[in-house]
Amino acid sequence: MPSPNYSSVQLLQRGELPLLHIENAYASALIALQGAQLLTYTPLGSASLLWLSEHAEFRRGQSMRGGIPVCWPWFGDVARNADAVRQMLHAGVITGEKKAPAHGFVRTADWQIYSIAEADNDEATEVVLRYSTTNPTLSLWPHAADLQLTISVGRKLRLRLVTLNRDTKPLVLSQAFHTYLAISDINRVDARGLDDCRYIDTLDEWREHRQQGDLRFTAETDRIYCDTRPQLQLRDEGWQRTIHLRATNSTSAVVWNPWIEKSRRLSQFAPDAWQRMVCIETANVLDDHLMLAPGAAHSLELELWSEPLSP
Ligand code: TA6
Repeated sequence: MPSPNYSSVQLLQRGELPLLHIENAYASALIALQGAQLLTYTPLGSASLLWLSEHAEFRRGQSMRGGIPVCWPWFGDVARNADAVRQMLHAGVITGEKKAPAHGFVRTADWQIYSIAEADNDEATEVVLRYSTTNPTLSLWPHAADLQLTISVGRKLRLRLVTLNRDTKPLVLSQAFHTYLAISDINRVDARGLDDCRYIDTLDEWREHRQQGDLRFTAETDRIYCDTRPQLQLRDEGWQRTIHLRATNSTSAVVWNPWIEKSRRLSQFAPDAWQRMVCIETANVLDDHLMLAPGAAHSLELELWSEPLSP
C-alpha cells in the first residue's frame, strides 16, 4: 500500500488495523482501511461530531462500534430486507446453511486506497477508497460490483459511496451510512426533519406509524423512516449545537438508540454509552432499495456539519 506523503495525511496502525489520520486547517479525522470506516470527524475548535466507543476494538474482521460503518449490500438482519435484496444472496444463506453477517460484508472487508488529494487552498482533504466483490464474499453474494467511497474532510464532512454494477445481470441491494453521532446527553437532544414521515418501528413488531413532530428519546428507539426529506438535524441543547445531515439519492433513514437494556447486550459498548450517542443512518433500505442495471452506477451521498444553536 503506498505510504501517503501528504502533509495532511498520515498512515498509522492501531491494534491490528491500518488507519489514515487526516489533519488540515479545518478538521481532523481518522479512517480505518478495514471497512473504509470513518471513525472520527472533528472540525477545528469543535467537539467531534461522530461518537466512537471507548471500548472500540481494532481487530481484523470486526467492525468498530462508532463512526460511520458502511452497510452494504443489505441492512441489519438480511431476513428483514426486501425480498428482491434477499434473493441476491447465495442459496445457502436463504436455506440457513450459511450465516450472513448483519449489515452486509463490506464493513469488515479490506478496502484499498485509490487516491488522496489535498485541495489547493487546504479547504479539504479527499481520500478515495475502493472495494471489489471477490472471494470469499462471492460465496455469500455471487455478483460482480465495485464500490468507491470518497471521504472529504474539511469544514463539512462529505461521503459519496458509488456502487458500479460490473455484472451481466441487474443488482438489487440495500445500503446505509450507519452514522453514530456524538451528543451531550440523550435527554437534551431531539431529531428534526422527520415530522409526518411514516416509519417502521422494529420494536413494535415492525408495525407502521407516522412521526408527530420532533423525535425525543425516552426509551430504546429503532425506527426505519420512509420517504425522508434530504435534510435531517439533531439538535443538542447540552452542547448548544445542531448537527445537520444532508442526504442525496436516499429517501430512507434509520434512527437508533439502544437505551439501557440493549446496551448491556452490545459488544464494544459501555453500559452508559447510550446517553452519549444517537445513530441517524441515511440509507436505501426497504422500499428505497437499489435496482442497478448491468453497467449502471448509484451514488449514496451524505454531508455532515454542525452549527451553533440559533439564540
Ligand atoms: O442501527 C440499527 C441497527 O440495526 C440496530 O438494530 C442495532 O442492531 C444496530 O444496527 C447495531 O448493529 P451492529 O451489528 O453494528 O451491532
